[in-house]
Amino acid sequence: MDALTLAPDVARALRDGAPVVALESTIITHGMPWPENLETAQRVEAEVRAHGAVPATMAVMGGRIHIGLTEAELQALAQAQGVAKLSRADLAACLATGGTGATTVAATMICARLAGISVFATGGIGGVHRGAETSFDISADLPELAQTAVTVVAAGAKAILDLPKTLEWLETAGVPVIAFGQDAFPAFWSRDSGLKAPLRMDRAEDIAAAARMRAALGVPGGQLVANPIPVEAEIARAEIMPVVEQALSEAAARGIAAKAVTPFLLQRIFELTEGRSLDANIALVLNNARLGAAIAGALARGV
Ligand code: PSU
Repeated sequence: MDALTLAPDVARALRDGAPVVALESTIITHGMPWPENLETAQRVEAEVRAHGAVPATMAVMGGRIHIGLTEAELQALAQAQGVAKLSRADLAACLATGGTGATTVAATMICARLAGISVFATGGIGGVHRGAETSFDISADLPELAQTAVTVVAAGAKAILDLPKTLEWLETAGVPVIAFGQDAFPAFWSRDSGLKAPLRMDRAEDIAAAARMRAALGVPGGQLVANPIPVEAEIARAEIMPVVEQALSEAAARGIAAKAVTPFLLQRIFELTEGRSLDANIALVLNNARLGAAIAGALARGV
């Protein structure tokens, strides 16, 4: 596809059928503060490499989709101000006008699919927001999972969301939600949301086989792998939820809406936990990078 610029190592890996893991850039521009955003992006890429796959961080720059960023591009993106947060709705418009933008889960899935990458690791997907029955605020990440054939590894959905409604939405849309190594659906900063995940798998090979089988059946869409945050990094639900409630009521009082909600909440929770939420976020992304590399490896080996 003409709008794609592939980094040389990503192009080589795809040509050779070697494992590649897609990574998003909204987590860099809107999800974490400077300089932890850059350090985390670099560490996540290194973690993917250490586990035998090639990382492909996605972003739109100069009107092109970059599949894999150079060190200089990553540095520039991490410090840039006013970068657009791109989802399915605005990806083409940003490309058409020569703009710069960071890709959300939804946009990263689209870009990964275009490049022929079938595994993507991130922190947490967007979902159904609290109060969605009146606000209608549902992340475009959910319908993307229902239609784009990419396996997304996340630490569940962010605990700022309405998790029961998020799971209901995914069930209706036919998205497999697979908890990795446990029965419970994880809640981003905590290992257990108090909800049971619809599916459980304990091996990367099984997740890869399920993706292949879904494609063979002709069922469109991806799968969500919900990988719990490592035990030593988790913030227990009882501890994080009052902080989440406070951030949510502040967002409501200030009239924060649409794309601004998630970045605002993440920033406030970071301040209210004095940085602990960020440490947890970094640990869970690294953990997801490792599992993403293992699934991509299994797919490449054909197991
Ligand atoms: N994971 C993180 N931090 C983030 C995100 C994921 O650890 O900031 C981003 C992803 O890009 C995801 C977005 O698509 O948050 C969800 O935004 P919204 O709720 O506005 O759809």
